[in-house]
Amino acid sequence: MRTSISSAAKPERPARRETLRQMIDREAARAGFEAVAVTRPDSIPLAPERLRQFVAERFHGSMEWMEETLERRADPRVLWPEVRSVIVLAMNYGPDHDPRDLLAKRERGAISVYARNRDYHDIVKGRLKEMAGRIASRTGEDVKVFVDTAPVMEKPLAEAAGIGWQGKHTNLVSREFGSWLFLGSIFTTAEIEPDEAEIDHCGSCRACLDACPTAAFPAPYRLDARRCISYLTIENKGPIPLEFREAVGNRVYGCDDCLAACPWNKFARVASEAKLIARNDLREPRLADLLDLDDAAFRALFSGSPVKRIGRDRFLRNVLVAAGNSGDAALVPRCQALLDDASPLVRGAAVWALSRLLPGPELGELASNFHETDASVLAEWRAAMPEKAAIA
Ligand code: B12
Ligand code: SF4
Ligand code: SF4
Repeated sequence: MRTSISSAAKPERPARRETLRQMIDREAARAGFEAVAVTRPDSIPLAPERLRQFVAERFHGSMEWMEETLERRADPRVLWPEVRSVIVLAMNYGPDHDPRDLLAKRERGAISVYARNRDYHDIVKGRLKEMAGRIASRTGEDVKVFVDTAPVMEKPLAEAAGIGWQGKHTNLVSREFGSWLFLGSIFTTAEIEPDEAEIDHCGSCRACLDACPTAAFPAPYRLDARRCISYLTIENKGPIPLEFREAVGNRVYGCDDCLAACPWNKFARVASEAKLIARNDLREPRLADLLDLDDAAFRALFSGSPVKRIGRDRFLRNVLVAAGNSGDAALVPRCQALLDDASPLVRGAAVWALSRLLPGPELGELASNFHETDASVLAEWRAAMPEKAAIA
């Protein structure tokens, strides 16, 4: 039976003749997980073909690692032939407000809920390791832990274990926590009785599909990552393609719109793990302050946060797109200063931001005072001022 820890009584000390499953439930609660369930490694027979189709259609964009790890990712038994059971764990990171409220504050940057404090990879992985160590000492069996970056299809496995179901937005939804769960897993050679899979509770709802600002769902349950703002602002290393820049709005890291639109969030609860509750300075940071970040200030502000992973230049690219969408002329001097930045990615985004904030003649005057040599930045100038095709 799948265990929802928050609604079950939390056993404080081991019962006298505790079964392995009771021990796993107790350890999961102790480690701060809100749900734990078990499945077999062969429980996701539809996933491999769907993953192959996703990659064949190039929906993964520049995430080449999805292609490279395809066979291992598609089947836990290819990743680790000895695995007999998969223990799936979920940690709630529910926000204390609707993250979409921030989208109307155009002079502020929206950092997605999952990234407003400590990096969940560090938190979840550390706790999984502790738990796995205890399972290994009790059973004498082998264990391996995975969270996010390993080639494991965490969502279908979580659905097969009964933690929730994959909604039409493709993420795992839970009747108890809505869309706001991080997933991790412990693979083990121990035989553990599996739980029952969860069934789909989406029905005729399509709120998440309609909420997507970039129409990233070609069909329910299918995501073209290349159109997703999460991909565009986090995984994508180059400029954000022109066609999506307006839709990015003020989202400077990730996107929560489809998650937040889900009606099952009415059952969501605020995260109980303090390290996952938004830091005050990352709730609605001013674009003006973010535009001032040099490398050292960026590292200091995002120390321990997942945002640090994309580096200052990619982050500034996102902030400049948000600045261009802000309509806030007070940001012009800061954007202008970034035309001299060492990074062509930043300079190119600064050109776009200024093209949106300045009247044509002023932009033209700026252009004539700049001696740009990088091809990608010159392309931004040309796109910003097609009438001045002479910029070469
Ligand atoms: C690659 C990746 C991304 C990519 C691609 C996302 C995607 N949907 O594939 C990008 C960068 C866009 C991304 C974004 C986000 N991600 Co991400 N991401 C991953 C990662 C590493 C792999 C996902 C994967 O395997 N994709 C490949 C596709 C083919 O698999 P799938 O999504 O399971 O697709 C299934 C459906 O499409 C379904 N399907 C296909 N056709 C059909 C037809 C029918 C009828 C049905 C029923 C089903 C169906 O079958 C497929 C296989 O099960 C996982 C971690 C992991 N190791 O699993 C985290 C993960 C999915 N991400 C996570 C999060 C939090 C996010 C964001 C919310 C972050 C943010 N706020 O910006 C967004 C959400 C965007 C979204 N709507 O998905 C969490 C989700 C937790 C949860 N509750 O589900 C995960 C699990 C990380 C974690 N450990 O917690 N992510
Ligand atoms: S995260 Fe945002 S951009 Fe990506 S699919 Fe969801 S709503 Fe669309
Ligand atoms: S918003 Fe509706 S369709 Fe989308 S995951 Fe939630 S219940 Fe399913």
